[in-house]
Amino acid sequence: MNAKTLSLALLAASTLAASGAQAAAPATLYFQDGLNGYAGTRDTEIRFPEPNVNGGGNWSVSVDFDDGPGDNNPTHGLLAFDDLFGAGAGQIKPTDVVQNATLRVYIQSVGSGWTWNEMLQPWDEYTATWNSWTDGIQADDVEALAAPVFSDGAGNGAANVVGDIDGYYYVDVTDSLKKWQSGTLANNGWAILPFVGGTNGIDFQAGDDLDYPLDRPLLTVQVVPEPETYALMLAGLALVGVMAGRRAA
Ligand SMILES: [Ca+2]
Ligand SMILES: [Ca+2]
Ligand SMILES: [Ca+2]
Repeated sequence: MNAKTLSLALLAASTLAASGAQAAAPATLYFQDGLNGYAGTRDTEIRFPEPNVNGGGNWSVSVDFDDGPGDNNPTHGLLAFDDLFGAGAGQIKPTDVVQNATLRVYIQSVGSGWTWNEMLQPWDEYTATWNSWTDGIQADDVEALAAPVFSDGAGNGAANVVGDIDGYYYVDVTDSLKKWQSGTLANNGWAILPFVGGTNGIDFQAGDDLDYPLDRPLLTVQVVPEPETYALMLAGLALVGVMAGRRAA
């Protein structure tokens, strides 16, 4: 091995070590409209009291069993984050293993209770209405998954769902991210539905709010690279090093 080959081999080894160290490290990815160029948030509310009105541009999303005069005037929420998965910077790579995914929303009005159910059908932020979805969204394994990924509160009039001291509220959506990444479910976001009898509406800030962009829905995903992929990548780098060495020799 001459000096040039040796230096190439050393370079390959150090590159391999450096890349390995980076690839093995857990990463935290953030998705929020306006953050690092991300613009994939979709959210809206669909309302029985205004059954043909679209709320896609509203600055808040309301989830309520009884909003307005009389009884049983529900409003349903819809929220999705598009472009989560891919090879681009800041995206969840096919080789990433999702460890944890938490959604943070800013609560503007505390309320009774809600369930978060993965939507099974695509929806459009700017055309969805109560009537276009025929009596809003049903968690019936057709429109939305019957079993919620997250549930909190009760079907009464109390303030069971509240934010922390800063008004933030956290939803564990780890299972949703795992299903979407594996392809078990398509990523159509969530239907956010009130408890039956939950008459204290919950409002949270929408992605369209222009006054407080940092309080828009924020999805935080912790990932680690898949071990086998990491090993394959190291092997590939080693091969590159060997070939470079041969060429130099
Ligand atoms: Ca919206
Ligand atoms: Ca429906
Ligand atoms: Ca309320």
